[in-house]
Amino acid sequence: MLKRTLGLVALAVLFLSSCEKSESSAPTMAHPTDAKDVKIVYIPKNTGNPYFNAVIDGFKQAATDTGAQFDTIGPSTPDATSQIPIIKDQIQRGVNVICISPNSPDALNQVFKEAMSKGIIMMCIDSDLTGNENLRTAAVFPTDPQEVADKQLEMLGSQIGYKGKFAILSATTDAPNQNEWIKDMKQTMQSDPKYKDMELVTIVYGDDVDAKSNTEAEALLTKYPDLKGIIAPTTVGISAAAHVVQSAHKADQIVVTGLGRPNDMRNFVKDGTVKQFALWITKDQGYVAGQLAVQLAMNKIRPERGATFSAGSMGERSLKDKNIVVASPPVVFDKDNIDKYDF
Ligand code: RAM
Repeated sequence: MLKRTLGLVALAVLFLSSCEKSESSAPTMAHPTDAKDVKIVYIPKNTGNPYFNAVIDGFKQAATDTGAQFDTIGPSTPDATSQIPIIKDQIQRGVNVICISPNSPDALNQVFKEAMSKGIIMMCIDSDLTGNENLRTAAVFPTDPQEVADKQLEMLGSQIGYKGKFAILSATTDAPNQNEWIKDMKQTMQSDPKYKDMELVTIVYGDDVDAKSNTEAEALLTKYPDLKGIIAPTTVGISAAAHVVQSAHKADQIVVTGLGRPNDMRNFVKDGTVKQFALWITKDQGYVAGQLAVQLAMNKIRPERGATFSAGSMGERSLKDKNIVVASPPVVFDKDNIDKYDF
């Protein structure tokens, strides 16, 4: 009998302590019932990069359409850890949703865990916590990374007859999106015989800073006199590479391509320095993310694969594998269409 009573007491203690545990780690944030009470913040990679202005415009449009509150704040440099204190401040502020373009796939793990434990919805936009996707709620990207990678390889290959040396001028060494695209480009070069005569001689990093990107591009020209092309999978890098090739009068020898903003690249396309480059309609990412953020905060959809939601004026979207939502496909810009775009 005594044994039985002791057993029951032990069970009750176990039960109570497990209740305590799940209560203390349970999300504490209530779901707003009115969109005007939803607080969203967006943290770009850094503030000096105009690429993110269009993402922010998209968020603002979504906030206007839904009535939600929107703010943006970013670090001055895109270093791996520069966003940590900002996320901490936003946790303190009690926002419902933190949208972020992370500068590292893993340096933010701890602070993401902290925010999620408080019930804050964490969304990655433009770049991801690659390999740590379980630490965020959902993500919005322009398109499939493999498509972004293959498009860049093809734009270069088709212009150099699929033959010769080329270099990649990237953003930071930690940038999750650029690293994913570079990995995918390498894979395609291995698996598709079309690219067998193209040689990737080096990858350099301009840190998404104009001056450093210029210096790295200049060094490429000096170090590889027989270089046939530069792929810059970053808007800051591609305009630096185009500027350097234009100044060196080497546009006939070196093809510059990659991902660029039409407004940065217009003059280079018009004077023939650059023939083709690509980018998605950047504003769409912010708009789709803003719409998703409101609906997640209000618990109108569950963050799980297959869930669908209305992305306002952009129609219906759904969460794919790893809760990824695709915003809009890349557009290839050239002299025939560039004047149709202003961003
Ligand atoms: C730069 C940033 C951004 C990337 C674009 C293409 O502006 O690195 O993350 O998506 O380029």
